[in-house]
Amino acid sequence: MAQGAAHHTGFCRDCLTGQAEGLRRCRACGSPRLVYHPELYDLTIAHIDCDAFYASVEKRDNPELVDKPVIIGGGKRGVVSTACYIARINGVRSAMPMFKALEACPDAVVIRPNMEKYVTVGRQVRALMQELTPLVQPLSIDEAFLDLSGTERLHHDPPARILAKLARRIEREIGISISVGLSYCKFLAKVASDLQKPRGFSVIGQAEAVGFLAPRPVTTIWGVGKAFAGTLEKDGIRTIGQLQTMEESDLMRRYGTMGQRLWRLARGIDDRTVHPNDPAKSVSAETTFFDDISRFEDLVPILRQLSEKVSTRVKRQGVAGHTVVLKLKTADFKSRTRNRRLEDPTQLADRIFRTGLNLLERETDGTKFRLLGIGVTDLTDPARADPPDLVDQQATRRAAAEAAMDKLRDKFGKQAVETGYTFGTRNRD
Ligand code: TTP
Ligand code: MG
Ligand code: MG
Repeated sequence: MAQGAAHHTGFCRDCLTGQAEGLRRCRACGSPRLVYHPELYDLTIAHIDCDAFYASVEKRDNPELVDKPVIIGGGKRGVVSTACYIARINGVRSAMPMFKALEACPDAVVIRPNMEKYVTVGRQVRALMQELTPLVQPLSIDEAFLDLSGTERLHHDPPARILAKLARRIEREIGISISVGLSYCKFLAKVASDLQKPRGFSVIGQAEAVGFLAPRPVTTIWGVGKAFAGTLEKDGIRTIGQLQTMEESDLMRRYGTMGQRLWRLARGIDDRTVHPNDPAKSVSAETTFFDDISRFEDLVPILRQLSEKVSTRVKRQGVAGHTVVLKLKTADFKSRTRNRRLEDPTQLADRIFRTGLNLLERETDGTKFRLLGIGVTDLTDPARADPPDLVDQQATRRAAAEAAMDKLRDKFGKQAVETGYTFGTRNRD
């Protein structure tokens, strides 16, 4: 434990003075922004998210806006990108149509997004995080996970205090505020960072995890969106507490790999590590043919094989792709790429293949091709990938089958399992 923090169960987020449990205001500076937690100095996984990010940057750059409701958005799509916390009091939310937002908050100042500026500020924030640890995993322009385990010796301070200092520094040097979630795993760190926005600092310890989660809705769990929550609701499951009473085998029988994820996360079990994002922007595989191919049917097995390669690679890299990209080169060397953004990110060969197939169908009009490639971009955390498909139960079954095959492959080697599409085509290229 750090000097200064010893014998104190908490500290002041403004002046960092250690505080004995039970004080309501800082004994040094009088600030009410005190943090206490029995596990405060043992927790090392943090999630940081900037508050009303685009709006905060605009307020920083135009002090006249400070006390006004500000909405960022507009342009072609006419939706709200974000709103400052003053506008939110009036009910303005991200993704709301702009006309609705202005109905809710008629005096709002509307500003068009200046992405270049936000990207720059996002990088500055990230750079300050990276001064603390190389284990920074960005999730989006304004948020990241940090693993601060082992940094105490380096910084002579436990992670909790390092994070409070970082929040202070970002305010002073960059001019925007962040909210911090501190826990022992990614799932709960992320939940925590959202609990007390803006300028939040929330801690969820190991001892309270199960009790903390119990009353919360299943949508708190990563990867449980509206659709999946709907299925759970039909099965009578609304809260995480209900999941906590269920058997792992039961959940797996009902919901496949997602069931296992539910079982684990409901208990606060999440052993995903914080890893700096792979610099790769996409994962793909392609092949050039000996002889040009024009027939759709002849391209299908090759596409299947390439999709499996891509799937293996994304799984190995611990990423998932949100967009599938099909690439073709015609006999006369003209390139064609076709993209499709998926509802949810995927790691599955089957989803990649089927999406690619759909794109391929439109391109096979007799043209001769010399190259076929398939890949995924918009890489993200696989935690959100491949939720069970409720519309297409077949897809869920195929996903379960694929997971089973992955297991077999891991156990017996790659050649052990071949699907109908790739069987016999392995030496094709
Ligand atoms: P968020 O972190 O989701 O939101 P926020 O930072 O504006 O507010 P909060 O305090 O709740 O974290 O997203 C970061 C930025 O991404 C946000 O400032 C604008 C942009 N964004 C959109 O353009 N559209 C959206 O629907 C959302 C959610 C965010
Ligand atoms: Mg944010
Ligand atoms: Mg965010």
